[in-house]
Amino acid sequence: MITKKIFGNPIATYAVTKNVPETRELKYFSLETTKGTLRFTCNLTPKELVYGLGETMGRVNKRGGRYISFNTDTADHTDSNPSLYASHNLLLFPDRGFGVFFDTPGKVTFEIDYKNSGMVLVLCETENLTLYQMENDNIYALNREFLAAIGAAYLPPLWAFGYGQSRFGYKCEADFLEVADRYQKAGIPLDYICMDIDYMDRYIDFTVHPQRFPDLKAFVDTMKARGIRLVPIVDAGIKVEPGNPVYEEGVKNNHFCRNKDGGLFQAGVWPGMTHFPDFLRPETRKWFGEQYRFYTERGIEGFWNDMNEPAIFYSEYTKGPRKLGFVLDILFPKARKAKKERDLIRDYQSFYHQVDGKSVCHYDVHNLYGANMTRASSEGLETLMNKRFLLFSRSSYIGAGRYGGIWTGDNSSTWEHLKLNLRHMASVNMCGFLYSGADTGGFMGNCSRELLLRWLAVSVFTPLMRNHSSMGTRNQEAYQFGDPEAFRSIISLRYRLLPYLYSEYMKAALGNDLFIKPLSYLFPKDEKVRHIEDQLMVGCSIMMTPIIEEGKVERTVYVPEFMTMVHYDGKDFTCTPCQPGEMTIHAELNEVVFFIRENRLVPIGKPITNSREVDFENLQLLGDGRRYALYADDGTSRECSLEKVIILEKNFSK
Ligand code: MIG
Repeated sequence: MITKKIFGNPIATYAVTKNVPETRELKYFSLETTKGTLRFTCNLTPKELVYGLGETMGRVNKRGGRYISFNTDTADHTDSNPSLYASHNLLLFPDRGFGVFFDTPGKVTFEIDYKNSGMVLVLCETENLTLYQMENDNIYALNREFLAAIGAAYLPPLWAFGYGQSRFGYKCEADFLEVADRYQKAGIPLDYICMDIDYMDRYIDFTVHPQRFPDLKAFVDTMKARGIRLVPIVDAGIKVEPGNPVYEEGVKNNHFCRNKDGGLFQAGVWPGMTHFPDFLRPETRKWFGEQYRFYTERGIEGFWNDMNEPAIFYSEYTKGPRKLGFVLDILFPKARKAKKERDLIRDYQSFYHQVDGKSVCHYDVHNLYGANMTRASSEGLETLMNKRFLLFSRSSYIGAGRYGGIWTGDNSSTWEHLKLNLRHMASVNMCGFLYSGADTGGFMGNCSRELLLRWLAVSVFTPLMRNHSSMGTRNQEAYQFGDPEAFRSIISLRYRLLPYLYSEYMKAALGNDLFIKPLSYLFPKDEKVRHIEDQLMVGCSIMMTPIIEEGKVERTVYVPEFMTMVHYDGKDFTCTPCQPGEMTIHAELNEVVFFIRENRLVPIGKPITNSREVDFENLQLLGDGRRYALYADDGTSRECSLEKVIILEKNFSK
């Protein structure tokens, strides 16, 4: 059961799309109101779990942490950093059977048993809020009810489940050709290559560098003929430059955010001074979405949206050292941080949106910016294309999962961030972001061969499987680490699992389900799974059990019910029935071990090197179940429905 309680006069966030009955009753929390704030508190029982908050630091169980919803461009992914790129204000209380969504686009601070306080504090910097209150003893069912209320998740094309390569630093056709050639030569599957900002003419959106890509359409066609799609980045700010048609049109038709005095707000980002499109206006979303014609006309079918917190390097208000923002970020991250936070707040307080004809300060609706960029892009692409497209964004707010996926931003090549990737996947799925993934191998820092292989073995199970790294770091493509055999082996698993991953994703998105979930959702009575965060359910059949410690080829796995252990070595799947309880698994760097639930099956395809070869007809069924409900289609058409599910039967000889 979901009800909502309205405080003041909240701005529509469009997070929840379903009609929810209103109540006057405040459940679960006590409230203190002061001018400009709503302060909610509730006591925790000593051992209870607290889930939610999507893309934040901390663990899946959020106890012990302080988290601030205030979308921030930050590479500091440590527990001392309270804000990442997203605001997902959902809290779930599995042990007491309730959940609360604090739907407000401004800053919200969550302290959850912080410093052992024994309580939850939620401080909203506003008097206007829609509070969604949910009740169900079964937290998995409650979470699904929430997903139904925020609307069906984004449906990517089949090729978006292939493996992608990216790097901040690829510049020209030759760079992309080299990646494609070397993957092909190494015999490692590849479906797309991301184009980072250097493909553009001086970082101007909806342009392409004339020398680096003399004929983008022809190049896109050549690559597509090889089964490789190009996926360009699109940043939030539009360069201030007379002669730039998008800039001129945007100024003329009032599409940019304004200063208090009515002038256009300017912020320094990659292209230099830019204006920020007012994505909160429907007219501006439509206009911005139409700009994607530049790419779709050239045959492009996938995009990533960046810098949409929005990130600001410097502005008219905060000149000085921040001109060197990016360099400073790398050299003196700490020194810059303190200054940057103050400056950014000043920036965000200084510009305005038009919401239903009223001028609204950006600071008060800050967390909606990226989500509305995603919405603009997605709705535009829907009118421009007659098939499904790939779209993922850095910044987000709950509800944006209807329009596209997310990636978790600038992580580092560390074992800690590999673990963080797992935690994020569980938490962002709770918030309706089914299509998600981290920068595989890590963005900052130098990735080792071992770390990349183990990270790939995790990303095999995440919908977005993209290897991405920053310029200045060691080359991180799978062919850069000597003998490619182990990489071929791990990535081949992704392709053999494509029928399963695609089918499970589509069923989840169309059926208001999570794609990745914690074990406790499925084994709520099992005390032992409560704190397991390094084993996750992927779809309805698979439990992933990755090795995420350096130098280890073994780990302990807790098997909560009778399961089938599957050991993959790049060629064969060896299945072993397992009793419930603890056991040790063994996987060398070229191997993956996962488990299949009792009475379930996993369809496995033939070895392939590209998603266009997926064959939904010749499947092998692993596991001890009798039937598998397979969702299959042509991978691109928009007519997706659960009616396409067909039942596969396993012929048994016991
Ligand atoms: O200021 O486009 O998170 O993935 O490679 C950095 C360059 C801007 C941040 C993104 C990262 C991307 C990079 N971008």
